[in-house]
Amino acid sequence: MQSEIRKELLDAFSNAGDDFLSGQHLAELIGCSRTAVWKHIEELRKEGFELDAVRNKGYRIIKTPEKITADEIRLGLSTMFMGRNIHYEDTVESTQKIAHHLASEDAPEGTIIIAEEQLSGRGRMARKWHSPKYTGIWMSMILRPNIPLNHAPQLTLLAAVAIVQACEEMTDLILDIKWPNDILISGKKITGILTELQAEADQIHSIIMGIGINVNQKKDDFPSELREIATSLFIEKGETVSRAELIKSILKHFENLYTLYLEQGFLPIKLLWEGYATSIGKNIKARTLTKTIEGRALGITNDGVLKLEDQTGFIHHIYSADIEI
Ligand code: BT5
Repeated sequence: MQSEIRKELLDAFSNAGDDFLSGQHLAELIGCSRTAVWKHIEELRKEGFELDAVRNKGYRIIKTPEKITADEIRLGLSTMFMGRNIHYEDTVESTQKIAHHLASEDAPEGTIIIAEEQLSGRGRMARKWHSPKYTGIWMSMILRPNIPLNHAPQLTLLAAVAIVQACEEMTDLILDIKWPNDILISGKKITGILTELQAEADQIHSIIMGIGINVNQKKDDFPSELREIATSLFIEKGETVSRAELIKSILKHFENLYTLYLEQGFLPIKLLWEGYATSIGKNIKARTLTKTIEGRALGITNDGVLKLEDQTGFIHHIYSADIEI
């Protein structure tokens, strides 16, 4: 109930833009007392929101907090289901771990888990993901698509497109996707995606999609082993980027693409993905768990599987690998 009032309050402020809203008007709109409105406004202030309060006019929000808050994400969020249920944490081991737990407790589709810092952020195959405080987006999303198990990797490609669209819209930078789960700027990694499943036989219960985006790190914020291979939007653009705004934009793009995907299948996503994929047409090395294959990346199949032509002309279908360009 409390968080419902909070959501309605923030929706009212985002609809009002720069206009003031009176306490009386807000109370009527939300269906609570003026004292309740006042209490919620005081809580927003404690979270770091700055509000103008003018006698006979009312309130308006003039600045949202540095730190991401669930409320800041709700303010102006234009999605139907993505991010409508937000779990925000300060420090966690991994948002994936929390998401798995919430998914098994029937959290609704579109639930997101966001943390300011991860102590054991993880990549694929037990690799580590560096997730320092207040700098990046460390987020897991719970999805419940009715698709066959072997189509789940398509959602990694879909998420990559959504992230590129959102980052390009907000920063004017040019991003590339490296199959299957990396996003790069000038050859350096800015984003990693980790898609995990809860499934039984051929039935998906949930997909837990972890997204790590380096947003405001400076070069020194990266440990030495990542400095030459990783970058952030701040390093590339030279300006701080609002993490909350970027999250909202990703959720919006993701929801649009995901809805399209559920209605029309992978093909429209594939076409968009190919427009952003750098490795296609190039000679690459694909390291799978068992072998390394060198050849030319021909593209992806209609299912999202990478096609790699070796020197003998044989076309390999690669389901999972690390790619070196
Ligand atoms: C990934 O794995 O790229 C998937 C990363 C997913 C992270 C998100 S954050 C929210 C959610 N919660 C989690 O615990 N995880 C997800 P992979 O392709 O295996 O790449 C891992 C490799 O990327 C590491 O071995 C490093 O070389 C490099 N790396 C680690 N941290 C990085 C960073 N912050 N930026 C760029 N590269 C990084």
